[in-house]
Amino acid sequence: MNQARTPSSSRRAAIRRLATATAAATFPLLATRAQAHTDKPHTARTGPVVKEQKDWGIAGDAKRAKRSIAVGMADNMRFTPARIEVRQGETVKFVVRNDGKQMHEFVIGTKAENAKHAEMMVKFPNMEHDEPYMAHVPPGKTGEIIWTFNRAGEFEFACLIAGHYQGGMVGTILVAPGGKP
Ligand SMILES: [Cu+2]
Repeated sequence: MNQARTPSSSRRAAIRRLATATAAATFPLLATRAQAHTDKPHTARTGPVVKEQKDWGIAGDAKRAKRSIAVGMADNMRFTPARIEVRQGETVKFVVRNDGKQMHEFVIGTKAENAKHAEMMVKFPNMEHDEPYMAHVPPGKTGEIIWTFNRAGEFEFACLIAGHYQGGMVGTILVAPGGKP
């Protein structure tokens, strides 16, 4: 028995593949993962975390996280605290709580990277994005990120949901140099 798909279904699949490839090529940051996530917390990931060195650090191991930092997010577009200090080499578990009634997210990055990404989110508000340095947290829920700050400097955490970054939903992370790697 011939199990091949009909021409029309394989054509649809080809169009889907093309659309995905085009989105990935145009918006590599936003389209690196395909799974939808906007309606569920990010504590349960389906695949292994990809550890890619970024200017602001690298995905961390939970067992190396000796410090846990709780961060609150609210509908007045503010993070509490808005300033976080860590030492270079430190692995931190961020426990990010959404105290508001709308979706918020916690995204670590450089100022330039976050600003660029936030602009993209205004143009394409429904664009999916998911990386080990972000947590998308529905109202009343808590998300977690384990991140190793192996680069010293001043970085940012921000909510990149359309309009939130522009509304001031930004905080500072200061990574002091000289810690053990
Ligand atoms: Cu927000």
